[in-house]
Formats: sequence, structure tokens, C-alpha cells
Amino acid sequence: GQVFKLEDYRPSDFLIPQTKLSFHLGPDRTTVVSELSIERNAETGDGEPLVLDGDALALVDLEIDGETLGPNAYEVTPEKLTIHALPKGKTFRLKITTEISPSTNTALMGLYRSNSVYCTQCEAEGFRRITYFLDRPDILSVYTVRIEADRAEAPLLLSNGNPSEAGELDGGRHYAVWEDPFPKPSYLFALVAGDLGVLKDRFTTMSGREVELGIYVEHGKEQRAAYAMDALKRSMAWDEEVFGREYDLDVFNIVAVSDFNMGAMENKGLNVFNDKYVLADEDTATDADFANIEAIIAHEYFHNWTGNRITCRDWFQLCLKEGLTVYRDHEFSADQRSRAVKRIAEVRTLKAHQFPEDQGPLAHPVRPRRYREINNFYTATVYEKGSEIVRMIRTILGREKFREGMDLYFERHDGDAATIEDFLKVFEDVAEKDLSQFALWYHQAGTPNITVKASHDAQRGELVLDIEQSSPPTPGESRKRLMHIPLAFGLVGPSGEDLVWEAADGAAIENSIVHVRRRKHTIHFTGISERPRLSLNRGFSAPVTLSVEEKPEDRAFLARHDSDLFSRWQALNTLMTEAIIEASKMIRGGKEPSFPDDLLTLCGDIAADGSLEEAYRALALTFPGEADVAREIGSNIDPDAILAARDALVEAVGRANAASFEKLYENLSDGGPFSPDARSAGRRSLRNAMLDYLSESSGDPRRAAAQFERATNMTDRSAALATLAIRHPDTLEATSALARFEERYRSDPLVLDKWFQIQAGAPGRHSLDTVRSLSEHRAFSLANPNRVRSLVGTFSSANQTGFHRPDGEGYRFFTDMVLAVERRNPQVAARLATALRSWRSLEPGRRALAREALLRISSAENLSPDLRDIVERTLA
Ligand code: HT7
Ligand code: ZN
Repeated sequence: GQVFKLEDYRPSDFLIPQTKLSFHLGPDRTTVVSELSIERNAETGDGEPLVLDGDALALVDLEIDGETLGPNAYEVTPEKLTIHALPKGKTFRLKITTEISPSTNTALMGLYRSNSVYCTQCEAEGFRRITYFLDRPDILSVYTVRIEADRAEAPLLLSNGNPSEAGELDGGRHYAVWEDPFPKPSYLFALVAGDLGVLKDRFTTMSGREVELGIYVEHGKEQRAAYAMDALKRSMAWDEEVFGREYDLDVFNIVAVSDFNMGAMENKGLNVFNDKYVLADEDTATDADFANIEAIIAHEYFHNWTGNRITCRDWFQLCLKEGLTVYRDHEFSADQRSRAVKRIAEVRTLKAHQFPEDQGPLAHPVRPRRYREINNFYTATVYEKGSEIVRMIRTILGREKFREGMDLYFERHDGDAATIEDFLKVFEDVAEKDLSQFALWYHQAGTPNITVKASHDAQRGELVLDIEQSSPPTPGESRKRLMHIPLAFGLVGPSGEDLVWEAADGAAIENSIVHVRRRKHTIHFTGISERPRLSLNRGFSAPVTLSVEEKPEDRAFLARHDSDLFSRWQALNTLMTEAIIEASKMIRGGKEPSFPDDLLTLCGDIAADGSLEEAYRALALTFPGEADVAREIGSNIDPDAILAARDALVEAVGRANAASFEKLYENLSDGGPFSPDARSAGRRSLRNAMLDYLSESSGDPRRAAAQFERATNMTDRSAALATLAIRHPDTLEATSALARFEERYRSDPLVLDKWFQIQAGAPGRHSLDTVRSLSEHRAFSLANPNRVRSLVGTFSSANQTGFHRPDGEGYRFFTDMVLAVERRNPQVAARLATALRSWRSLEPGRRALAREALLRISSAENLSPDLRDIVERTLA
């Protein structure tokens, strides 16, 4: 396949200032008439042919300036339209008629049907599946869209911008016209047509403009959009308050569809969402669902400024909009909820998804330099590490200068298709700082490591810190340059207070942040009479791994006393990880696992510490996942030993603290009306953590079964169900709860997804049998990405022991499914296939079987570019 390279970027020879689209909708045949005003780009040469992108298109007619073109004037294939005979002038009008078939579009890119609703997905290169176009993000055009459809089938006709005209036509058909005054790239085009219910509201912007808000959902589910609507209004107000950004159209519409490749899409004025991230009420959604909805509604809304008003010059700059917008949605959620809890959750996600990517065969810079398939670059690196980079810029500049830089970015680049260089330049300009070394965060792949050695001289009251950075090689980048790493720290005194110090090598330290720029820094602190504990990378100020020789007592001290709540969590989490690693070694050596008593007490104390928020305590007591432990071990992984060690620790902590955990469980029960707010969600999560411990340590399913019976909301019901399925598999209680859940929610796809998910994630000898039989369940479908992800995605990413079965049967099932999905939807299949990216760190037996599975995929006939790209890079 073709490799696209950043250095090959050239501005287009032609521009398209105006685009007029006319859709005649029919499920099996939709006609698209596109009338483009084309302008030669004065900055590039002329005389070139006009080459437009297409994908699986059928051309019906082609006119230039009102004249039909003869067959010799152009060449056409489903993938390209090349016009040689062009008028001489600077501008001309091109009219292209194509025919497409929404009902057979199973890839869910371009125009497709979901539950009889016509909808589009154009990012990154889906517009070319609708009509021939210069389908690249630096071609900004003003769109007018006319949609015509059967009124009974599609009473609702939506597109970007503001509505301008609508009317009736003969034969039961009708039409609507939409005008979007803001020039936009083709990937932000959207159309929706169908029969949907709506929840409406209004928002008055800071300058007093009225905006009509609409969330369109399946009839009967309108009230389930109420939380999303509330989140939308809070997002609009927050962007005004925190970034000074106001909404710019008369309407803002959101449509929820059930078949969607990703989470949501920020099309101008018409966001399209996976319904999983819109619909919620207490009976059907968990607290995690509510939090995701809030974050994703905000994310897509924030794109209106960071993505739409200022877009990307080319797809190499994807992190320009995604990293920045993730940063903005993180800040929003931190302001709406608890900042410390939010930060811990972000770091857990980063470590679980981005670190393995950065440390494996799929590692790539946040701004990649080459790709074969752009859809495979919507990654945790581009999104989450991209957001961490923006966060580091704020750390380096401080809140005020950061805001000044953002203001300048909006002022200087509104209406532009911009680059990462443009973005960095605004901060260099406002802060008068050189960010060229810092810019390596965008250009260099891999997770840097920081090693810290400390020596303390009590007599002289001196502490010396030796800090060293290194970056491991990644695919195609064997030698790394030195990075600028802002490392926030504190020196913690004997009663948990932050010590006051003076330091030599002051050049490296600013506001309790060491700016690590050289390979090595030696920092002398004076005025330190007692040996302090080191609290490093506070707030996770930089996305790095840390190697610090530290005694467990010191970690335990920090876990109890550090004034930085993130570092407290980190200290406890590290202790837990180390304990599980030790126990897994014992298990592999044929011994019974055991754990330090201090750790068991520490867990009990933190659970009961009323000075900490419940959500924080729940997160602190959530053990590192099996994959997190595997990542820390790094090589020769045996997932069975890790699971056994982790379960043994859960049991030991539960047993050691049984009485207080029981009390906590009882005290946290609240009979009041349901509220999805962060405080109430925190109480539920701590209570459900207690349930899990008590269930494992007692071996008794009755408490979970009783909770399942009595639950009045989905959070408590699904937590009880998961505990039954995981801690008490094959008991009457578990099987009956699973059956009752299925019975109750069989006609509610989003809830039934949870039923698939819980079973797919439950470890154990028989889990593959269960998962196989679920893949034959009448409610399972390869056509619905949410269902596929619930079963196959969960099995391969969250069921380490089932997926990595030592006989390779987990891989065999997985490969069969990936290849079956691929025939309909290459994008979803390619994403699933990334579950094998850490295959090299497995023990030799599993490693060989995983490699065989990858080879089996790569030798399949007619493999899509999406899946081929992932598999070949994973094997390389
Ligand atoms: N910008 C959106 C990305 C997206 C997407 C990309 C490829 C294929 C399908 C897709 N659906 C949505 C989502 C976002 O980051 O906001
Ligand atoms: Zn985004």
C-alpha cells in the first residue's frame, strides 16, 4: 500500500471556495449532485490536471461551466476523477453527479443507514465515498446542502449550519436546505435524515445570542437525552468562562445513532454520536456511562473552536485538534467533578492504553511522520499523550500565560488549517520562551524514563538528587534526543509536611518543578536536616516512567501523608503492583502467595479514611489490572499467575479488613432518590468496591445476589452482576442473575451490551466456551460495532487469562472474529486487532501462538489496508 509522508505535503493546486450539494435520498440508490466553484491556487503552478478523490464511487454525469464533458476530457475510476481539459480562466464551475447505496454501506464511512436513519461519517476520508472532491482538510469551503427524501421515511432532514428553506414535493417527498456560513473541510460535512424523536432546549450565549439546541434520538427515548442536554449547556457555559469561546450558529444539533465506528463526531453544528454516549437514565446507565457522556458531549462541543474554526492542515496534524480538545474536556470534567479523582482516572487510562502503545510495535510520535492508513492513527498516543503535552505547556507557562497563548492561537489562526508549529509558536511568542526542545514531545515516540538517586547527609543538612533521563528506542527511531521534562516534586518531612528548601542548580528548578533538559542533573538541596521522602512527578506532571529506589516503608508513608493526592494514590498503587508481582513469582515457583501485613492494614485505613472523598478511596482501592501488572513485569508474562496473585491480594485485603469493610458497605447504602452527581457516584463506587472485596474473601455470593435483587439503579445492579460473574462463576446465584438481567433488558441494546461485556470479561477456565456461545447468541451481530466491541473487544482486552489461554484457543476464536468483522467493517476489525500488540512480552509458549495468530490474519486473502497495516506493524 501507499505510504503518506509529512514531508510530501504540498498546498493544493486548486481551491473550492463554494460547495453546493443536492441529495436525492433512497436506501439502495442515492443520487448526489455536487456543484463546486473551483479556483486555481495562485500560490502554486498551473497547467496541472484537476485530480479529485473518490472511494467506491459511480460517476453518472460531469459538467464544466454548464457543458457536459466528453469521455476524452477526463479519466474516471471509483477512486479518482482526473480532468485534463480545464477552462483557461482562474475560476470555473464543476458539476458532478454520483450514485451511492447507503443500505449496503457496512463500513459505516460516508453515507450509510443505521436503524433506517440515513447518516454520514466523513472523518477522516469518508467524504470521498459520497462524491469526488479534494478530500483533504486544508480545502475549506462554504457549503449549501439540499436534501430531498420520502417524507414518511425521513420526516427529519438535517445538515450543517443553519436551516434556510424547506418544503413539500410531489409523490410524498419533501426537501430542506441548510447553509453553513463557516468555511469548513469536507471531513466536517454531515447529513442526517430519518424518523427520530427530539429533546429541545435553548442556550443564550455570553453576547446574548439565542441558540436552539436539539438532541435527536429514537422515538420514546427523548427523556434519556436529558443528561446529555444538561452536559451540553454546561459545556457551552464553561467554554465561554474558561476559554472565552462563544458558539457561532443559530442551532446546535446532536443525533444519536446505534451503529457507529467510534464515540462521536464533531461535524459543524451537527454532531453525530454513538448512542452509547448520549442515552442515560438511572435504570439503564452506570455512573461511568454518565461521566463518559459528560466528557464526550463536551469534547465534541469544544471541537467547534479547536478543530472546526481552527482545523488541521493535513492528517499528520491530527493531534492539533485531538490532543488539545482532550485536554479541554479533561479540564472541564475536573472542574465539574473532583480534580484529584479525575487526574488519577486520566493517568490510569493513559498508562493502560497509551503506555503499551508507546512501548510496543505500534509506537509512533504524537505527530506521526508517515502512515499507510490514517484511520489507524486515531490512537491513545495522538489523543491522550497529545493532551498530556498541552498540559505540560500549561505547567511550563503557568495558567495566565497559557490562557494568553490560547487567546493568541484563536486570534491568529481562526479560519485556518494549522499545524503543530503554529500552535507552539503562540506560546513561544506570549511567554518569550524557546520551546524547540519541548517540541520533541510531538516528534519523538516512546515513553521517556527518569531515574532518580538520592543521598542525604544529616550532618550537613544536605540532600543530593541525581536525576537522569533516557528514552528507549522505538520502531524506526533507534537514537533519541534529550527531552525537556517538567517534573513536579516535593520533599516530604517526618510529619507529612512539605519541606522548605534551597537548591543549587537553580537553573533547573522553578516553582517546585525540575526542568529536566540534560541527560543528567545533580541538584543540591540545603536546609534538610532529616532524610525526606521524595514525592516525584506530582500530579503526573510529565508522562514518563520513574525508576526510584525506594523502600516500601517510604512508599507507605507517602500513601498515608503526601499532600499531593495524586502522589498518594501513585504510592499505594506502586505498592500494590509490587506486591502482586512478588506474589505472582511465588505462584510460578509453586509456592503459596503471601503479602506484607502493612499493606493490608494500609488498604483498610485508606478505605475508612473519612477525610478523603469516597470516589478517591474507591479508586485507591481499585487494584492495578492484570494488564497493568504485566506491563510493569515487561517480559515472559504468564497471565494465569498474575490473575491468581491479584485475586489472592483481593482476598487477603478483604479478609484482613472484613469487619470494617462490612460496616462501610452497610453505611454507604443510601435509600434516597438517584442522582448522577460525582459525590453520589463516589459513594456507590466505594460501596461496590467493598462488595467485591467481601465477596472474594468470604466466597459467599449472597451479599452480591441480594444487592442485585434490591438495586434501584444500573450502577449497583451491574456491579453486583459483575461480582457474581467474576467472583462466583457457575453458582446458582450468578447464573440466575445473568438470566434475569438478559430477560429484563433483551430489547434494550445498550444495556444488553453490558450483559455481553460482563460475561466476556469474566476470567476462568470456561470463559472461552461462554464467549464462543455468546458469539452464536441471537442477539449477537457482526454489523453493530458496539456489540462486537462488547464481546470480542472486552474478551481480548479485559480477559487476559481467557484470551491468552496457553493452548492458543483464545487467539483462534479472536482471529476468526477479526476476519469476519473485517469483511464488513475494516476499521473496527483493525482496532480490535491491536489487542495483540504486546505479544512479544508473553512467555515463549503463548508468544509463539500469538505470532501464529497474527500470521494467520496477515495471510488472509484480500486483506483490507486497515488490518494489513496493523498486523504488519505488529509483526515487524
Ligand atoms: N474526530 C472524531 C474522530 C472520528 C472518527 C475517525 C475515524 C473514523 C470514524 C470516526 N468517528 C469519529 C471524534 C473525536 O475525536 O472527536
Ligand atoms: Zn476529538
